[in-house]
Amino acid sequence: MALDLRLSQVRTGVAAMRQNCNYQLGTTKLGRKRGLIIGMFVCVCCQWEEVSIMDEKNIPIRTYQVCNVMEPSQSNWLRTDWIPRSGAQRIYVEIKFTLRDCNSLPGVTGTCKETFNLYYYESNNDREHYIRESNFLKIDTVAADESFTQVDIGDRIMKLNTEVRNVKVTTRKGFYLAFQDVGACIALISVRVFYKTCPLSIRNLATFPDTNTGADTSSLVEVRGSCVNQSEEREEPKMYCGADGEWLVPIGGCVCNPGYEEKGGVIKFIYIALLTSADISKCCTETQPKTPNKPPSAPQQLISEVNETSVVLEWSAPLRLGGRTDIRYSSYPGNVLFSPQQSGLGATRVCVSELQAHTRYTFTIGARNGVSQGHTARARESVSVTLTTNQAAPSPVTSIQASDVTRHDVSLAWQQPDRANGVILEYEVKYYEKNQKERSYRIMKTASRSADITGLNPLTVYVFHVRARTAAGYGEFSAPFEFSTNSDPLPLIGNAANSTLLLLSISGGVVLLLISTTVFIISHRRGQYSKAKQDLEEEKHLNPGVRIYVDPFTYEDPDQAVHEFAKEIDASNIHIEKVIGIGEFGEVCSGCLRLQGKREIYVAIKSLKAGYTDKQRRDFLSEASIMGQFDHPNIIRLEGVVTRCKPVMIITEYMENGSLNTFLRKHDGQFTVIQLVGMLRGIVSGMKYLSDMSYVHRDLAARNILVNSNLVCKVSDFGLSRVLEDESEAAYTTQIPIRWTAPEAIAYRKFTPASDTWSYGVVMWEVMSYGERPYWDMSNQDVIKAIDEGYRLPPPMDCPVCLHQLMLDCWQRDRIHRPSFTQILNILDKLIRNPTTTLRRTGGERPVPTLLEPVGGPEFVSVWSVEYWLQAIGMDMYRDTLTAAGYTSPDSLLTLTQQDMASIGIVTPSHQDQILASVQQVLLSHMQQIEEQMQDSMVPV
Ligand code: ACK
Repeated sequence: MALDLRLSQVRTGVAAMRQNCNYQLGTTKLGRKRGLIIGMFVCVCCQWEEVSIMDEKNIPIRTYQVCNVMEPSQSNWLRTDWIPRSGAQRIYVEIKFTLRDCNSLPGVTGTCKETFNLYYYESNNDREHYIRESNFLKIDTVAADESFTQVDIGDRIMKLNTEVRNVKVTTRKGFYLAFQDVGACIALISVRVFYKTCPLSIRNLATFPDTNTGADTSSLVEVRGSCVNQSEEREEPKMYCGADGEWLVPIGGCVCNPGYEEKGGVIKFIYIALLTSADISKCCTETQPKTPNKPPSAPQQLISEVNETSVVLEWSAPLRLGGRTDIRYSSYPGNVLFSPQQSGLGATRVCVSELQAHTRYTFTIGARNGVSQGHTARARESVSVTLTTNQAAPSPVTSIQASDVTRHDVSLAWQQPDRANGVILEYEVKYYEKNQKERSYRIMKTASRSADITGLNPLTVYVFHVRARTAAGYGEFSAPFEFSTNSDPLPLIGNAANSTLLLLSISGGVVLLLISTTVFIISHRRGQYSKAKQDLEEEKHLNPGVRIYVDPFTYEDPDQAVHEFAKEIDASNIHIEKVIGIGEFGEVCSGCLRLQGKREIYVAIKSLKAGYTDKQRRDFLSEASIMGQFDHPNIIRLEGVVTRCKPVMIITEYMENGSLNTFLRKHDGQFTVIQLVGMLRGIVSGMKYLSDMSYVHRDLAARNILVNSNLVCKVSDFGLSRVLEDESEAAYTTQIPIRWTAPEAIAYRKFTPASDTWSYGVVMWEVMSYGERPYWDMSNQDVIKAIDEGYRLPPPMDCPVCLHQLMLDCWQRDRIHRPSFTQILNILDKLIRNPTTTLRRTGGERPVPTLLEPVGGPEFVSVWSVEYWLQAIGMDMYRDTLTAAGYTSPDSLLTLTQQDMASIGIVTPSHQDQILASVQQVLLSHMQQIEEQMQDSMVPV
């Protein structure tokens, strides 16, 4: 793989050629397997000199030195002979050199340099005598860095630098390398040229050949494996050769032909086997002639699914049944409840319950048949799995007290359930008018043990239930608690006691406190941006019970945080199909997730690269802990995590169109303004949800928005908040996405919802310009300077004036003057409702009155009907519910949330999801319809 070019080995012809300044310095055969053969060095009109020195082991080595530091305008070239690339697509050049610090050279003026340049030239001709300098392409300017070792150069001690550069070489059979000195004092000690391969490997009974890595640093080369002897394909075996020479994501594989069995490895369940190199099986060997009537071998592929404090174990039959059919299984240990039974099982599944919460168990399944010895299966007839149970859901809340009862309001309070079984994340209060029963109810969520319920009808009996939620899920609802609102506008003294009495009479006297809040009640911001002060404290005060995001870094144990907010998924439920990209921590794949009792869904799978540190694992999983706290149609949905086996993975919903910036670039100019505004609306709706939860994103940019097949945009990438916290100044400024970040966040790390608003303005610009890079190729420093001097991005082509104005508002220098996300959402909704008047005029157009006249108005009558829509998505059972609640037009659906649905009686989560997913689609196509009508009615000028 590597070719060592020790310059001492390069000798031939030196003396003979030296005078005419164009000599060959010799040849070195450097070809090991996978190596490149590096030939000779050729010095053209040479200022470089060949000098012998001693290396650290006192062995003479050859160096090339140049040191014309006193003379201006130096350009001294030294090149290698032709190097065949041997099929490599990207080569690596490791240069060891010393470089004199100009300050250490007495009397040098401004002519002295401390760098040299590395070039390459691709060619099919292995004997080019003369190559023009201008034919060489620059790989890089090389400077000495800090990491050096000391070496003797002549009689001086010098610092030895090692630098590696790489370059794509794909166009010719080979290449030449060249070193250009521009006036430095350098000694080249050695040059190694190498390329990387993924080594010959066998996975899942398929052989993958030694494969060169791809041309780009992110290339993944897809390689098809061939089945080992005596095996046949089960599913096309494939792997990807990554740029670092590692094999990634084995898919498919082979199975032994009848009469043969795997040898040389443990058989594990498929997913582990796919990703664990240590346990691969190497070949198929002929099975022994069958001897009937032997005990069976061990059951295979034991998998477990933990559900709170119970677990389902499933396995498959042993490879060898011992020639008998009377196989029976037993499970261990005892003292727990097995269903259908612990031993003598005929089926390959058992459910174990009544386990302790948070406890590690090892379960063993043994196989026996009529000729098995003893009472229990022996080790070779058994298979084990170790798992940890989760916590149980909290016990029901059992007592509620009411106070401050008025005509419309009541304050409820309750106590923590007797057995919380973990940290209570929130309480949910469900209430309804008694005579309506549960046909129509409302839900409130709160993190505390009290709730102010408002908006009730006077003199009406209400029924309340409360339940608590921990990481294990919701507990049971409390028994009903009833009370009646009164006719007085102010609370009556003594009302609380009455209510408590009422509760006691109903629920048997256990005390419970309820605090409800206004998760689904949006606070109405006042009209002016200046009043929209992004003051979270004020926000929390207005909405005292709004659910607040919990920073996973406040947990000492990262696994506790992730399991608090994310579901652990058994790796066997995931089927990886292909690699779709490279993320910060490893590759991103797509594949299928099949959870018990649910239909299979397509998912994206982010995995954590092997060899990670604890900090990397923690950082990686923190994204899941954050994402798992959100539930909104414009926020990427977390399906779960795999933390108990390797690789560690985060599973999210799959977004067919990938990231927004790439998507828009691919479809440049293909959308209507209304469609683009529809995308922006989705993004701001997600951002409003995040800021309501007091989460500041810090890296909002089109590259971090994902788009699904319905063009619904979802905010993703919840990783940056963690990165910036403890960084040094230098690391901070290199990590921060300058072009998207508000000036106060760049200058003094003031990240607030208002700094997210700034970024949102940049996203608006990216969307309206179809993925153009903000500030084009300006440098980060120039961007900071321009912003500081008051410059702002101009309107993209065909961008309506009002949208550019909104961008400018987001880029107000003083953050309190920027609009809140609620305000932006309202503005976009208004634009969408009245596109004819608002979205007409573009920044680039001259105002032509006839064109700008509102041409729409009442004649654009919608042909959309709630009935057809619900029918189309198979939800027509909710026609009356939605119509009765006023959801009769696409506009009215704009604000529909999960909580709204719950409050009008659409409570099945899958139905809620389906309705929400289709709402955005309905809006987009409705808007498009209006736009088409507008276009038809435009007057040509
Ligand atoms: O632009 P893309 O195709 O969209 O390339 C990147 C790549 O993975 C690295 O982040 C894609 N990606 C990330 N998450 C998802 C997802 N949930 N669904 C589909 N593609 C995704 C992203």
